[in-house]
Order: sequence, then C-alpha cells, then structure tokens
Amino acid sequence: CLKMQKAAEHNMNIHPMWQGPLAVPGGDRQSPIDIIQRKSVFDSELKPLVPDYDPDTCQQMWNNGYSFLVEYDDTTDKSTLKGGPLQDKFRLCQFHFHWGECNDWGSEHTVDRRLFPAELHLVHWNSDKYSLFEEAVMEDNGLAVIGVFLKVGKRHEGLQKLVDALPAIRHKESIVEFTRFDAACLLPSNIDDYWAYHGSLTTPPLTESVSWIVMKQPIEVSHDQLAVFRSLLFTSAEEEVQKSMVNNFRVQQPLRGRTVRSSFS
Ligand code: SG4
Ligand code: ZN
Repeated sequence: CLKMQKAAEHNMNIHPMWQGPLAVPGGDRQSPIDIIQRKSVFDSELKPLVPDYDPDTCQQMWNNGYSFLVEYDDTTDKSTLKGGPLQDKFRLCQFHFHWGECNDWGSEHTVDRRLFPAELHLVHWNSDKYSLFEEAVMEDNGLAVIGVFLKVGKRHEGLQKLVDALPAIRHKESIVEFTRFDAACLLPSNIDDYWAYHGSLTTPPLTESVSWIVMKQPIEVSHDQLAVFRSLLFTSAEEEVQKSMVNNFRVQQPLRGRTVRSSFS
C-alpha cells in the first residue's frame, strides 16, 4: 500500500527522533517484518509465556512525541516476563502503541501481508544479565518485546482506562500519574500461540537487541477507542502547527535469512 508507505516515510522525515545519523549496527536483523505463516517453523521447544505483572509497579503515562507510554517501576523484579523463547528473566519497563490514521493500517508487524489498525508493544529488559535498561538496550539478548495486534470490534474494558487518561497528555512531553494498571489485561486470552524471532527496536537507536514475541491472537478494541489515540499530538503546546499523532510505525524491514519460529503448528 503506497499511501501507507508514504505516510510512514513522511513521519521519519519530519520527526526529530529520526534526524541525524542513525546507527544501524550491521543491519541484518531489523524490525518490523512481515510474518509469512507458511515459512514460519514450528518449534516444540518454545515454552508457554509466563508474564507476572504487579499493577503496583505502574507509575505514569506520557506523550514522548512519537507514541504514548505507560511506564513501570523497573528497579525491582516485581513485574517480569519469563518462558516462551526466553532463557532469562526480563523486567517490564513500559508499553506503548503504534497506529494508523485510519483502520486500514497502523501495525508494525504484519501477518501474510495483513495489516492491523494498531499494535501494542510491551517492552522488557534482561534483569538476569544487566542492571539497567540503558545497558540492556545495547546488548544481544538485552530486550524482550511482546507485540499484540489490535483489531476493530467490541470496546476493550482494560484499554478504556488508558483511553480515559489520554486527553491529559494530548501534547508532546506531557505526563500524568497513572497507577495500578495491570498490563496483563491487554494480552489476548490465548498467549500460548505466538511467533518468535530476533530483531531490533523499531525507532532509533534501532539496536538489534530484541527477542520479539508476536501474539497470534489479536485483541479487540472499538473504533472510538482508536479515534482517541488519533486525537493525540506529535507536537508540543507551544508549536503553531499541530500535528496529529498517527502513522507512528516504521516501514517493514527485510528478513535477511532469519527464521521466524512458531509455538504452534
Ligand atoms: C516508541 O517510540 C517508544 O515510545 C519508545 O520508548 C521505544 O523505545 C520505541 O518505540 C522502540 O520500541 O518496541 N517499537 S519498539 O521497538 O523502548 C524504546 C521510549 O523512547 C527504547 C522510552
Ligand atoms: Zn514499539
């Protein structure tokens, strides 16, 4: 879809985060990718995922000028992810979304070229091997990100708590207290079926430190809930021309010989 490609490229051209030299180390395992179902390889060694999140570690929500983030206290192992393709224990530090200007596109990953209107990313770092997110982000096996597709359907009760808080962080750099949110309520009912592959962050620094875990089952959200995502702004209150926060996804990257494994056959 050319219009979608252009929209994403436009954002990368105008957004400050994408300016200047982009360090893409090697560049052989970049994200996002198209997941081709018949080429993914079933791996019986892939274990069930074990998310163990404590809602008390939820702290705040903010508009960072590219997405909105819900941030968790990651100074202890209170909210963790284990299992799946992971050997180590990973700490939840934040989650955020990517979405489109309309319901026809918006996700970063696709499945057999199918686009979803939005995608949730739950970002975790390896607390067995590293002591800070900033350290883990540079290292192999440093991060684990769960990707969950959003599709349009019935209203999502858990998501609504986020949606209700969004008007308070309409502008770039605005932040509100946001507590006691259980991130597990945004996972699909079936977390046993997923794809796993080695990739990168989808924004600068684009480091190739991510174990991607992409859920097969999407979650359902309403059109109205997505409309509130689209009422956010890339711009700060001071800027004269306000820009809607939409199409904040990266264009797809080549697989370059990587294998996508599936936990299901
Ligand atoms: C979004 O831009 C988040 O706002 C970033 O969070 C995040 O960066 C970035 O996406 C890349 O993450 O799961 N899509 S992704 O690969 O998590 C990081 C912040 O800038 C480093 C805090
Ligand atoms: Zn993301």
